[in-house]
Amino acid sequence: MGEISNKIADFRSDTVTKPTERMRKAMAEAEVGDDVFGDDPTVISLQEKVAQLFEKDAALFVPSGTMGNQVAIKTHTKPGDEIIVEESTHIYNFESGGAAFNSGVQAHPVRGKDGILNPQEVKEAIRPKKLQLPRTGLICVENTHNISGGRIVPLENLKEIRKISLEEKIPLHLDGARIFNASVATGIPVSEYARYADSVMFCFSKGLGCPVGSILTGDYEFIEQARWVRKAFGGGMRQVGVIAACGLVALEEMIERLVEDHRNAKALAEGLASINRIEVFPEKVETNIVMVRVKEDGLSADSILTFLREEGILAIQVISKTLRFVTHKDVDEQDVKRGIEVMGTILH
Ligand code: TLP
Repeated sequence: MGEISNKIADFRSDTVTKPTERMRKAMAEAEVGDDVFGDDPTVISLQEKVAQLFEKDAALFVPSGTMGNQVAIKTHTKPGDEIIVEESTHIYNFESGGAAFNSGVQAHPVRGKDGILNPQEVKEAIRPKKLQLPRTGLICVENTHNISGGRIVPLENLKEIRKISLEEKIPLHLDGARIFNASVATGIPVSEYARYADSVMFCFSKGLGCPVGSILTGDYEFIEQARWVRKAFGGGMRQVGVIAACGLVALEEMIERLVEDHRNAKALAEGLASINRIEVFPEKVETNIVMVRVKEDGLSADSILTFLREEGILAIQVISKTLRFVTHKDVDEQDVKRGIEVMGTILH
């Protein structure tokens, strides 16, 4: 067939995005220094811009979202503590057991509804202060919530959980890997989400299109300690302004365009919803992630993925019997149409 069908449409994740021309130029021209000495002007500028945008004291550039979360956990907790996490969050499921490995903490998972925690259940999960019980050291919230299909944690819900965290004097960490998706979809500034958390992590390397990099933001004391933890984790980087330069471009020109990804995800979900043998809920698609549940009587998720791959369409299975399609700047309306068409053919 024509040119279009030869193109790979990569819906596996928004992490697959390639840097833009402007990012590549910014990388080539970036002014750099040794960031472990605190000398890299581009990193300093990025950290300052992020702190300003999130209305926090300071920020710390880290290699990955996972390291950002792990540094935050280590900074907030002591070994033996318990951290409250929603049951299907990244911190609990997809960080290679890092919280236990790096910080010696155990997770206390709480089941949310579409990734959204019930504040009352968070309160009940907090351990009473008794000799034989673990100490609850941290509450984590993920927004947007990946596995529930990029669902947005409503600000009101975050506020209620924050109220509990303050009452109980337990810090709150926001895994905001995709917080800009939430912000663009709701019109709520990221600073407003950040107001209800002690620390926020977000990724430049997802929908914002950067090749590498995430950032952690919080108050001075937290960031100072996090810098020490990052070094201990081997995450101190040297002339890393070459990468931070992409982050500066992303903040300028990659945020507003996330609406296109949301529009494409909605169109994909609406198109897939009419196909038998799978289950998709377009009304639940609020940002850039579409979850597709494979019904029992149909093909297995694995064989659907194989057929898709043969047609140049990539998706992944993140949980059992569920495929995930993520939209981003490197897939367009045509890719979405082709995705729907091919899925229709496979599952006719
Ligand atoms: N998520 C990846 C996979 O690891 C599942 C993806 O493709 O979605 N928090 C959240 C909510 C995330 O979704 C991810 C990445 C991370 C943290 C970790 O970021 P990285 O991959 O930079 O370590």
